[in-house]
Amino acid sequence: MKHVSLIQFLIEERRAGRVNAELSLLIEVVARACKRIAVATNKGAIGGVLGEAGTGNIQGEAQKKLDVISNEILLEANAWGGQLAACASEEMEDPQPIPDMYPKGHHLLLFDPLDGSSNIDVNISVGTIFSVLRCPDGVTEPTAEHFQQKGTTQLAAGYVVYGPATVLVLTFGHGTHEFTLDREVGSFILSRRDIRIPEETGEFAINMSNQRHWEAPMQRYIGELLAGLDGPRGRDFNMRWVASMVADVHRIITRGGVFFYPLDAKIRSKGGKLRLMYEANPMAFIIEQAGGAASTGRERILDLQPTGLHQRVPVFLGSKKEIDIVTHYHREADGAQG
Ligand code: FDP
Repeated sequence: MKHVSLIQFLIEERRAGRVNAELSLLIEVVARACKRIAVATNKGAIGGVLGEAGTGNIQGEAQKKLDVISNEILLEANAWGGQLAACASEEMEDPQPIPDMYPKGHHLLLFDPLDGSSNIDVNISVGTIFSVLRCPDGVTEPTAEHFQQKGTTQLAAGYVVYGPATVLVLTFGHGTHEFTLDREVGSFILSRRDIRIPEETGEFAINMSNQRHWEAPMQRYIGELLAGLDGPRGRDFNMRWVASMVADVHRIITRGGVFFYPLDAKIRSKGGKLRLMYEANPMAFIIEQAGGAASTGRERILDLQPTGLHQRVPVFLGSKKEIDIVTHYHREADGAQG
């Protein structure tokens, strides 16, 4: 079989008019940075990268050393490339401008440098999630407001899972594609083109320890799945929860399933657990491009008008039929209340 590298794939996409040169170079730079993060992650304890950094991010969460290292790798790699007008990250309160000594480009990059960081120290898959937007015309000093564009405006989105293999999943809005890192050669190689998520599934992912805090429609939906063969759904469902969104989403991209981080009483005041701009939006774009669905339980994620760079939202994504059912339960409950 002839291998197609990420670079070849990007050239083909350019020739087909689906990506411009600047965006394709930006993705190459991000992929190169992620290879460096993979190296740091793989070194584990002997690389001195495990454990707490002793700092907190802007959301008051303790930062791991690898959170900080990965953020720096992505910032450094992208500063000089000339494709960006600014970057924003989970680890920084405000967007980071491109230093004056480097040329500026027309794109905005958002990322969660190391998703699932609670899993780093126990050697379970973690990942990087990113989203690319166009910098509004005429804006030379982008602020948070310029990043607050609806998910439907994303030009590209992707994630990298640092697991047994390092895998990049990417979309430009023309299907979702997977690349696997060939460590010896140092290249990402196309391993699945045009991934399709099955519409139906018998597998769900949720942190069940929050069950007592969920809203009524969520209790109803999961209750029906747990009731199995004898319940209203008439079949048994299986459950998985890695607690690294990238790993849970990658399983869904591979064999179908659904992932939920719903609203619950503990996080209601924050709006949810996961971040819209660099977690929910890129994952929703990737999932929809693979034939799946992504919702807050009430609205399509990609249609949300962002109100803050670090805004949190409930996330329901995966096989379409299940997302439709659980969204219907939420709307029905809202209707009954209203
Ligand atoms: P983490 O806080 O470890 O970075 O991004 C948030 C996230 O991980 C997701 O990757 C993961 O799905 C979720 O939080 C896990 O949350 P719980 O610890 O509440 O299960």
